[in-house]
Amino acid sequence: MNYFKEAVENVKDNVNASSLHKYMAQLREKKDPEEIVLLQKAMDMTTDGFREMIRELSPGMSEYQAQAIVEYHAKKGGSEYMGYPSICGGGANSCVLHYTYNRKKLDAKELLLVDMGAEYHGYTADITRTLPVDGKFSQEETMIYNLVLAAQNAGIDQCRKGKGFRDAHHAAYEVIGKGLVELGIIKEINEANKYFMHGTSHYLGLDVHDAGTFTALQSGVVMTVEPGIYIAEGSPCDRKWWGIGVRIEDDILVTESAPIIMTAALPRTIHELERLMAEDF
Ligand SMILES: [Mn+2]
Repeated sequence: MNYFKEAVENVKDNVNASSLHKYMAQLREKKDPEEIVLLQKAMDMTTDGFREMIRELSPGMSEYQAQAIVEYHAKKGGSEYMGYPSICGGGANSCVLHYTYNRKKLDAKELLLVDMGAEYHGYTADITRTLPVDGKFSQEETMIYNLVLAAQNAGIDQCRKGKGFRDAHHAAYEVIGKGLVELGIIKEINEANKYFMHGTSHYLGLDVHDAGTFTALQSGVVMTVEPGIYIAEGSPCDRKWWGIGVRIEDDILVTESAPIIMTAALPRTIHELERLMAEDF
């Protein structure tokens, strides 16, 4: 706990809001083993809820009913609260970044974007999956989904000790930029921010957007990797893409060696998701 010693020494001499913020950010950025245990529990409760929701999802269900399935199983597993307002948006709502109204009825041909996290003993998970309501991704949805998945894998690969905090974002952005150019949706890579308009990562812990220094990654850092592509109706591209909003979000532990996907229990590939949706129960 070098940070803690340093924080105590410095705070004794110079207590002010900005130095306290800096030292608290250092303390919270790197998780102790006990914190990682609590985070893993919150994530496991969340993945259990997502798995049940994915199996039960069907046309005619409302957004809030899909949300309720995740929350029920998370709370059944021991979660006291959700860590942040649940985002559960179908069709055009999948393109609305902080959509939490969650009242719409879901149509068969829509995608549903679900961003939810159980909180356990103060620590929160943060997971997003995007699913076809009728259980089968269309051709256009498949192309966008696999592009986001490739971007996420590129981002996760940057979650290594010594890498910059924003390296995951740069890697994901480049994959999405190149892919959108290849699909004819944009002309230049630097236009990708029209459809991927948020950062790829944040720290995760006591807050869903936890405190941290945004400096080089250390082992013990837990962070999200969550690229997305959101093509709202009326976007300047072929209308066959309109209404497709996809985000895939997992929670990553930076270690001394390879990144660990703490939420790997929940399927991410189209093949695995379609298989789970087709399961009888
Ligand atoms: Mn997130």
